[in-house]
Amino acid sequence: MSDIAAIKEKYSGEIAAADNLAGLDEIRVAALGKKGEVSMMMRGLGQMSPEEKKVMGPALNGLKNEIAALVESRKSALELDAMNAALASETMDMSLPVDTSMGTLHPVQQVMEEMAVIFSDMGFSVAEGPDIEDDFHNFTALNFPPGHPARDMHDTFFMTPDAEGEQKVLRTHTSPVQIRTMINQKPPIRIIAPGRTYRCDSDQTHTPMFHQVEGLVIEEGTHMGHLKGVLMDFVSAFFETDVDVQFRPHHFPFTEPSAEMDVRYERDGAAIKIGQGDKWMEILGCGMVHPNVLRACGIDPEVYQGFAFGMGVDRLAMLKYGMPDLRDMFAADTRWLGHYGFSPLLQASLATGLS
Ligand code: 2U9
Repeated sequence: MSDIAAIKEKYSGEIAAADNLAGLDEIRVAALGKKGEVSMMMRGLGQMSPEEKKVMGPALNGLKNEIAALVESRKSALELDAMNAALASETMDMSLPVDTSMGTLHPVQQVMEEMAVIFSDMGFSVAEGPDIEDDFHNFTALNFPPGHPARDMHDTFFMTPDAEGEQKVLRTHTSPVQIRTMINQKPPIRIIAPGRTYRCDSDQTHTPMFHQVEGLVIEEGTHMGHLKGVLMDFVSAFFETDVDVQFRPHHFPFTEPSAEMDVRYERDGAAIKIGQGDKWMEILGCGMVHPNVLRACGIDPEVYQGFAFGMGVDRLAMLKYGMPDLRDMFAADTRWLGHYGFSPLLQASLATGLS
């Protein structure tokens, strides 16, 4: 028994003196590891007489538990010391000036955030979905007939067919996000869907990847007047000035009736002034959601109506911030980003100004 008291005293001293986690673990292994001192003594129990075992068994178990508890409590103390040392040494002086070499927000990101701020003020929330879509969500549910040109190889990026022969596509618009929302949520629905979209198109005014913001409202009794009101408020907030608009009839498979919305503008040298002059420029498409689209998502068109709209973010960013060439947007030139980029510290807000 005196052995046990001596062993306990030895390890208590060593554990208390341990000043790092690795050293503490070495002590634990020396006492309680497979070949540790206490473990070896416990193995010796087998050779003892029943009387000796009755005394030594509980004594050794107690020793083992006491050493384990001492190790645990020293471990917690060392971890706390390490945390306090890190907190003391890793402080940051928040009053230091901002590092001016910090990156900037890309104008496309800025414009998407401005749009989210404007629409969230009107009660919309932001919805997202996958870039790789199936035929149903990208085309069929949106009332594209089987031979529609948008389904053509020349317009759409098709993926290699999978093991089941299913051929996915890179989404050609963000509309599949609205399809998924309508299938998964009950009306009333009020969402915008910002994101990347893809089409086989590359020239001065088209890039194979571009950005859209689309919107969708599904509510009993909603009509074209609500659509016009939302979009008129949107453009004035976005261009930060009063903007005249006109709606022209158009055709989309997913809306009926459909329209394009133009804004009044004039040219001033190389600059374009929105809201002034006597010219009209198309900036977005819109319409009432086609009954076939509502039905494809399990929504009864006799009960619910909806309106939707869609716009190209890259073009709107160019118009608002006067960037002359679409291709510069995706050239990843840091000088261009330094000139047209936005401070990541200034968040778009209706109260403090969008830009
Ligand atoms: C659902 C139902 C209807 C979205 C809409 C447009 C009109 C439109 C283009 C603008 C420029 C795309 O980036 S662009 O090329 N979009 O004109 N988009 S209505 O309509 C929907 C969407 C989803 C379920």
